Amino acid sequence: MKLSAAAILSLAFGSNQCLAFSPLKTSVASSTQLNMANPTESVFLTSETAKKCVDVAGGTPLYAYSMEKLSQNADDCLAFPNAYGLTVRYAMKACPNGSILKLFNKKGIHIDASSGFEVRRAMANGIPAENISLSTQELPEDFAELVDMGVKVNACSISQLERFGQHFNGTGQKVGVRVNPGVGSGGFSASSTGFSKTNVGGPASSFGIWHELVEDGTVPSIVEKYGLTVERIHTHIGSGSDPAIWQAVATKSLSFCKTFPTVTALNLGGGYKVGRNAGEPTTDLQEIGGPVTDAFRTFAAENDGRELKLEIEPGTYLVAMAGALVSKVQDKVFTTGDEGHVFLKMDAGMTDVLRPSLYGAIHPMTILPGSGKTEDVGDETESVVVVGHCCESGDLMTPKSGEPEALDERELRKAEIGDIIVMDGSGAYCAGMSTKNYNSFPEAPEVLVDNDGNAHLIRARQPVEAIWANECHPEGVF
Ligand SMILES: *Cc1c(COP(=O)(O)O)cnc(C)c1O
Ligand SMILES: *[C@@H]1O[C@H](CO)[C@@H](O)[C@H](O)[C@H]1NC(C)=O
Ligand SMILES: *[C@@H]1O[C@H](CO)[C@@H](O)[C@H](O)[C@H]1NC(C)=O
Ligand SMILES: CC(=O)N[C@H]1CO[C@H](CO)[C@@H](O)[C@@H]1O
Repeated sequence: MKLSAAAILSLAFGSNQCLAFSPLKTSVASSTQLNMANPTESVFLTSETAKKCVDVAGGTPLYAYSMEKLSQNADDCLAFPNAYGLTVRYAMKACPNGSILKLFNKKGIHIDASSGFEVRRAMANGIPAENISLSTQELPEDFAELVDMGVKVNACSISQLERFGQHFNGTGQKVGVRVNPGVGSGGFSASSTGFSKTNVGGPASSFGIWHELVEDGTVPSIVEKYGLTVERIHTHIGSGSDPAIWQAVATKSLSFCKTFPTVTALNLGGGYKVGRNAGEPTTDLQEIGGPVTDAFRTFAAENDGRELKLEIEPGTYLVAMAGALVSKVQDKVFTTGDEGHVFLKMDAGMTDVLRPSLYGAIHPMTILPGSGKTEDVGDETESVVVVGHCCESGDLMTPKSGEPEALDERELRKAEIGDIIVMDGSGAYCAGMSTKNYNSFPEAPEVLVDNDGNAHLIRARQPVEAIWANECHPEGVF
């Protein structure tokens, strides 16, 4: 599920989170181009803090997360404008490590889970069931048990609503309904109705109950048949950063709340775009929240004072720029001729960050000296292609924007084998979404960098034996 987050490739200046290229801090470079290719630090890692992470993880690759950025992003979301109350849910599929769930839980942020297993994972980390909402493509077998524990379920299809109703027939059980309102924001596609891997609403999306089935009475009749109580309407279309789109989505979603007088909260999902690279916009939550608030007030005025609570479910916004993949340049090769390139090979790849191969996503890259000393950052740059460590031509880290099949060169600080390569913007949909264990590379460890720049291991490197630990060897077959 998800993925408008990825979608950030429309260009316009004004990103407030994109500190990846910081010309002021660059050593000797003369042209702006050179400055941009030669930063001495990434979004939150200096040569020194990156080295600390490598030491605590016992080598590369690893994912590093900034506690400071996670907290700051949480505060931004908790300040989302609202008329009658707000619940922020972290879409945990973006980065499900327990330490991060706990950090957000402490801040008062609830959880949006995408599967029954995510619900269990959140509960295993101490998140109370009542603070978890489940919107899933696959209703788990044990959904009723989860509901009895206090988990809030959004029915995301007619058959999910039927199964829910059959189990809770006649009990008045509260349920949410996820609606596909008929529009979506294309991530990498310009169309709002065509298929894109990042599109989560509209006719080309399978997420949620098609809006006509609410409007034509199908959903209300199932609700009535089983005596259910619809308490939440949910839409998640990856609305991006445009306030006008958010207002339109809010207004359309409020019309479904009108159909069910028992609804007390409207969940508008996530999809708040974050600029990862220079020139890409980051959603201004205060700006998009204003018109949404107005829409809730208008709804109350026109519907006997029904004051609906707002829920939002950011994934990307909370974690994308708070995480980085720290890896090593473990080889450097070249080809010659007109079509020739210099290639840097990381000791990580699609096994850790899949987004470039899947969407043609562009992640900022910073080369830091292997010595771990800022003074060793050199001046020379080189135009290179960066690839991952898998024996797989698709393991390409510098695709053309939005074109996972096309190779592009990137001007970076000239790197030698042993240098560190930091891929920023890797907090969301990286550690949690990759071709984990492909080529039998173990899962990379995770490190949390605290406000004093100290590194703490939050997940150890996977022992290689764990990769085959669940294999069985039936007797007499071989
Ligand atoms: C993935 C997902 C989100 C979070 O999306 P982002 O684009 O990461 O903000 C929120 N709600 C639902 C239902 C999702 O599937
Ligand atoms: C729901 O339960 C009632 C009895 O409480 C029963 O009459 C009805 O047939 C049940 N509905 C369905 C669809 O199973
Ligand atoms: C996160 O990391 C910690 C420390 O390694 C580990 O104990 C925990 O199981 C991880 N949690 C999840 C949910 O992956
Ligand atoms: C059971 C439980 O701890 N629920 C918590 C859910 O989150 C809110 C904060 O928004 C707490 O007040 C509840 O106590």
